[in-house]
Amino acid sequence: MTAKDYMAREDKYGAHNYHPLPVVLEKGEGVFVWDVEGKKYYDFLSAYSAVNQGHCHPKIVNAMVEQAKTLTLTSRAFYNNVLGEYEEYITKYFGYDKVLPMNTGAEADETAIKLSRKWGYQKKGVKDGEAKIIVCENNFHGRTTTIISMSTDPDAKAEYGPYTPGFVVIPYNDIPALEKALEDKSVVAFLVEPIQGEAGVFVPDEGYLTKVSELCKKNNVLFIADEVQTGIARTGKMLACDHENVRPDILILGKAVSGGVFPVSAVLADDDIMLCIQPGQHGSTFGGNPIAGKVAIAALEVIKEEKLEENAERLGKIFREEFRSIKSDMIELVRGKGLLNAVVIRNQPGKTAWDVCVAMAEAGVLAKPTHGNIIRFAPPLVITEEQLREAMDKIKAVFKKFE
Ligand code: IF1
Repeated sequence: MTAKDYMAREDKYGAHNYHPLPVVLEKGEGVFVWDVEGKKYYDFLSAYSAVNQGHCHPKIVNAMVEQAKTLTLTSRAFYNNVLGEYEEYITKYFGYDKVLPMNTGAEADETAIKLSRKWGYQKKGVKDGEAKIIVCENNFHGRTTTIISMSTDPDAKAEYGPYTPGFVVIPYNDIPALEKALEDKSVVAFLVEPIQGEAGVFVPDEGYLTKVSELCKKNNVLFIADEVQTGIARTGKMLACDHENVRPDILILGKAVSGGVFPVSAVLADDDIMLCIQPGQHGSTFGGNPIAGKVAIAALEVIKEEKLEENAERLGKIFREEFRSIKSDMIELVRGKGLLNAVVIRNQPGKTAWDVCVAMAEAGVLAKPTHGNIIRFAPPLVITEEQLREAMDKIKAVFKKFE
């Protein structure tokens, strides 16, 4: 079969809810992926920051394989010997009393929404059914009906109504707007990405998260940080919140918490919040399954063992410096933190972000545009300086060709 055959087969039998770049991958290892014709690429998307530890990391894969040969799933109808080990490991790792284990990022966001509403009714005294959650314009928290109910992106939201009520939308990185919205005493939480990923890697002003945390405390509102994409060392610290030493009341993790090997997500909080959910009030068939537990422990160990926070911090600086040295009228700006970066392209006919991504793929570097004119660059955090510079050389050559 040729690449075209693979693409045609997906087109025929698969829903058309994506428009992938015309590349058919069949192998991944570390920072590299190979297509069905044997062409090798630098992966600069990392499955949207799920493979921070690199593709098919041996330690994480082995953890999955070993557990898969022993016990894959018990459901939560019974205890098992792995879940408690994982719960103790991840709660101590991030410094929270408890974790509620789920599978996808969206499920974790949904869990945080339900948890904050319950807390609002039980602990803040908000009238039942009237809890409000503040979110930001251009947010991305997943694709469920409730989550897209708070979206401002027409593509994510249109024709999916009727929508879930109870969300208040304010501009991102806007403290006065948050202060105003917090005057409403039925607000139970502020749900925010410490850096807006999908929107195009919007890094808020220095001090924004500190003020968010202070205002939430002052108004008895839960600060919920969605670190599904920014967490697990992606921005140069274990959590993007760590850049300002703020501690969310509810922490949402996903993607690289499993190294991209298995769907694992997690919601962390202290007892006074987490125990608002009692037996039978929330759950998931696969949530916290033994494979997920072993995989997540291995994936989190790798982050520390291989010092991936420091690597992301150091190489992110080099990436932005090198990219900003490219003289091209196509490049409007480069922004990011750690190895979560985006380049805004001045789209012109034949020289759009998509054209750049297609040309980069031909040059052996994979990245994908978001919102038409923004290219996200997020290689696995295991990338070396030598590999980064080699990839940058390829990217520079691509922009030269567009001149
Ligand atoms: C797609 C990007 C989109 C997320 C944050 C929760 C979730 C995500 C901050 C939900 C998921 C993924 C979903 C995927 C593309 C990718 C993405 F920002 F990473 F690029 F869409 F915006 N919170 N992001 O980024 O986690 O349920 O997917 O496990 O849906 O197209 P999930």
